[in-house]
Amino acid sequence: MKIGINCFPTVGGSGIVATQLAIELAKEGHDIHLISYDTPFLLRTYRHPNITLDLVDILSYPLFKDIGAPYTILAGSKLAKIAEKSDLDLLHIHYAIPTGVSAYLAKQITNVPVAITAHGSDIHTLGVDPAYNPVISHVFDNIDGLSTVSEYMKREMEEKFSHNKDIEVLYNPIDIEKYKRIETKLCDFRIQYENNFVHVSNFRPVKNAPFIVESFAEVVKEYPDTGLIMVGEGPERKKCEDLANKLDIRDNVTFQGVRVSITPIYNCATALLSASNNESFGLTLAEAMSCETPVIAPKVGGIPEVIDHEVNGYVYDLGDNETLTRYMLELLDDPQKVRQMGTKGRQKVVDKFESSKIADRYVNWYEKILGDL
Ligand code: GMT
Repeated sequence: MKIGINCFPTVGGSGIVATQLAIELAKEGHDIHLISYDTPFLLRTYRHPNITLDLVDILSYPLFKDIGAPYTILAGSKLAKIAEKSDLDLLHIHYAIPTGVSAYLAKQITNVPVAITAHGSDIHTLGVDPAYNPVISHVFDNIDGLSTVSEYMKREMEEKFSHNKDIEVLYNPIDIEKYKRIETKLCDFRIQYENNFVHVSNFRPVKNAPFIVESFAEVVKEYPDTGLIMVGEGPERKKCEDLANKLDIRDNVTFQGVRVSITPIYNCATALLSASNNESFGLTLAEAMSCETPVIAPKVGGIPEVIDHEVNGYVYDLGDNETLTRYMLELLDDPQKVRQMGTKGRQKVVDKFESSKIADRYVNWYEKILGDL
């Protein structure tokens, strides 16, 4: 098939999922056009001959200085141009806002079939807001296929949007060859402790990262020789650093910034910690599980579809830092449990989220969409 995949190029989950899918489809022999405004994160270190990168032209004008270049139109023009020139079978948009609207316009111009995958805040934060909802509902109604990344998201979309589509649930794909158990030299990351917890995020307020620092401070009272490794960058990173200073645990916490490869870091963690207020799936949870690292996260959104409580990790009630602390201590007390949970986590990823299996499910979905036209 000839498929145009559109995504954000940043380290955010929707861009990673879209690019991982593009890579798997390219490996299977499909002809992929990846359309974005910059080189997607995973393609900075990987290229495949079946993937063509098409960049959206960001054409600004002084009159737009307060609103930014009208990206919806610029992307729409690019999508229409690529669909026609490359004779695409399908345009597949990742993250409904704003390029879901661009693809809808490209469909009006060229008649190219359009599928949209909703990822998270495009639905639960922005899409439900009346400022966006009427347009997004109209787009969902008038494109050809709609999918999302968890049963939780499917329920949200059925409840909060008016549209006429069956929504396909397709979990995040994980590259199990990249995310796996390996020997890690802690000193490579200036990590001085044998036992470490890790948090990976873009430090947006939805990730609630300061809560992790607070809970970790309770653990340090019992296990002073334990580290917390914070990976990523974003608005609340500094708040976490200030909090670590205030709680007098700054020496226990390292801030690693954005890393191209996080497999070694997952591998030196007793568990991955999340405190997100909402999470449609939780890509980093599955990446850590693939590295045989247990995961501890709140019982919100799609997280209970990823973590099997007491099997490959723990879920706790959002905001309950006593329980989060208790689970961390339980794992520090029982290394055998860490190994057992890790093995079961890897098994779940291999069975349910392995990237080539997920890509095959996407292909089945594409065929169904095209067959129904
Ligand atoms: O929706 C977002 O907040 C952004 C999006 C992204 O681009 O980072 O993340 C979402 O999509 C990921 C891939 O499907 C999911 O694994 C994340 O759970 C989800 N984030 C949220 O729902 C907060």
